[in-house]
Amino acid sequence: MKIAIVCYPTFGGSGVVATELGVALAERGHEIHFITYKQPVRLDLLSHKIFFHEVSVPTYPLFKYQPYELALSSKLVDMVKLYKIDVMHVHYAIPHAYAGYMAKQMLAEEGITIPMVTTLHGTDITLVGNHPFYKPAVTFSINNSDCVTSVSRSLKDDTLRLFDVKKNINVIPNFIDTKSFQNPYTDCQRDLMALPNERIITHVSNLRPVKRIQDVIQIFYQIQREMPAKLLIVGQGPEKEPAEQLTDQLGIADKVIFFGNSNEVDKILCFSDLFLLPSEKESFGLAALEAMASGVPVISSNTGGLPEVNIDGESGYLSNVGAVDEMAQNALKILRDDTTLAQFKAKSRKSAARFDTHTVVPIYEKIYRDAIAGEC
Ligand code: GMT
Repeated sequence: MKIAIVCYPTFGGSGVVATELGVALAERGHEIHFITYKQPVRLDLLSHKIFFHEVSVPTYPLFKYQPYELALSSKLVDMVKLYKIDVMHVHYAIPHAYAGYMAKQMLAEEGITIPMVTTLHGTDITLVGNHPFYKPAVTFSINNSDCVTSVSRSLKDDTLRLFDVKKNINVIPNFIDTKSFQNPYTDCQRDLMALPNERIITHVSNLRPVKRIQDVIQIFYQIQREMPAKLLIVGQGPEKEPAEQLTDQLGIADKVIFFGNSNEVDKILCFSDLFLLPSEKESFGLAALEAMASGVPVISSNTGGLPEVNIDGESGYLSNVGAVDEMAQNALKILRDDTTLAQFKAKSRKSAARFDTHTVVPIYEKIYRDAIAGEC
């Protein structure tokens, strides 16, 4: 099949999933066309099966807001015609499903029928899309998609609760190439980060308020009072500065390393002992899955789709949002001795195998076939 993928090209989970999906589909023989404003960050190989088409938005002084949706829908029309695309797959409802719908209509005027699959990722439903200023357009775009998928059962339930959706929503979980996370690095260079007796705790996110970075610091604060430890924070975002200030206030700045955005999360996870994800909301928690696939147990909140990914007592522990003391106690339970830690590491890896690329990507292929056949 020839598939157009529309996504955000940034470090956010939806962009990562869309990119990994495109790469996996290309490996399975499909022709993939990424259509977005920048080459996706995790897309390092373009090949005869993977194309990238940049959406440029010319600036004009009259516009206070540059019309990205317009440029995207025009680019979609051009690329669908030029490459004879079979199906469009848009990740994140805002504004991609809306732009995709417009492209469909423009193509229909020319006698070209193209189905659109929309994947809901979380914040497009639970945070941004739910805003009254966006809600009518998001509802319309979902209801006018040919097939709709959501990344967890929890997100499907949220969508049905928050929007007047008439379409069937197919749950297709996020996925991971478990092999590529099996720590291929013989030397993890752990000693660059910590002393041999120190435990390494890691958090990876876009450092937005929804990730509750202050909780991450507070949990770590309690851990390091009981055992030697380092905290690695990977990502860039508005909560970084307040988090740095908190580490200063608590007198632990020398034990916390801020990395900024990284394309080498797998290398960082390779030498990590524990992953923290105490989010306020999380439709799936791809970062937790990446940790588990690397054999790193997860201490997380029990919000949204996290209980579908992190299994309490197996791959880590779940607690209510904000239950910092309980999260710290659970972390200490896992880290206390090497035998317990090794057991959790092994179970995390095993649990991540449920979401392997080879299991999940064929489900998307079926959705594309259904969309083309008009059978969603
Ligand atoms: O977590 C974010 O703020 C980024 C956001 C995105 O759209 O990139 O992540 C959402 O989609 C990811 C991929 O499906 C999920 O793993 C995240 O749980 C979800 N984030 C939230 O629901 C807050």
